Amino acid sequence: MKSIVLTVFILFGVTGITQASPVTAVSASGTGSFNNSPDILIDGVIAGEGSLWSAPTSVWWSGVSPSFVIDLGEVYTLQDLLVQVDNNDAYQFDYSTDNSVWSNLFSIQVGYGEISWGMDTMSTDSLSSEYISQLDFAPVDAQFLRVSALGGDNFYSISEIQAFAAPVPEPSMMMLFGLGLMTLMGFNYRRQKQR
Ligand SMILES: [Ca+2]
Ligand SMILES: [Ca+2]
Ligand SMILES: [Ca+2]
Repeated sequence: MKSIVLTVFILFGVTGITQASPVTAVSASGTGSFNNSPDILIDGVIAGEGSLWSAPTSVWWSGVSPSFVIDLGEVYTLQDLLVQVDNNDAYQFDYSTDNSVWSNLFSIQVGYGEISWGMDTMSTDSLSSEYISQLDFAPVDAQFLRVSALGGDNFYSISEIQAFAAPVPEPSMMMLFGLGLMTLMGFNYRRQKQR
């Protein structure tokens, strides 16, 4: 009986509560010298695969000193990222809960992805057609994402950074969850007493 209760809750958890959904970022900012608005990074518009790296749909720059920070608005359990970057460069992605202490999430290396010239969309989601296994990461708690260029042809470009996270459970959902747990535990207890 215990294993049945456990199975029910694992199934409920996987299908109902922890499914990743897109996060609407609240702001994007940049330091250093770059072209076009950082808002482009979170506007939901992804340029075409293989499209021009210096198009108006990208934030682009030269040199490795600029960095960009995206604020997700609150701490999420970050599960996946979808990004689009210039194909012939390396980029470092970091995450933080407080915009102060940073940890590395992954780094894109030159040659990742299937595009040989121009913008290349890459995903950490194994179910995505743009999946890049080298970028995959275990879920982390994060409110802020930071990206900078590591090297390449010295002309860098990013058109989008989309985060996917476990939704924060609503209070009513938590109450239902608790009620369900108590009902099942009571059922289990009665079953055991009848033996
Ligand atoms: Ca965009
Ligand atoms: Ca791609
Ligand atoms: Ca480049």
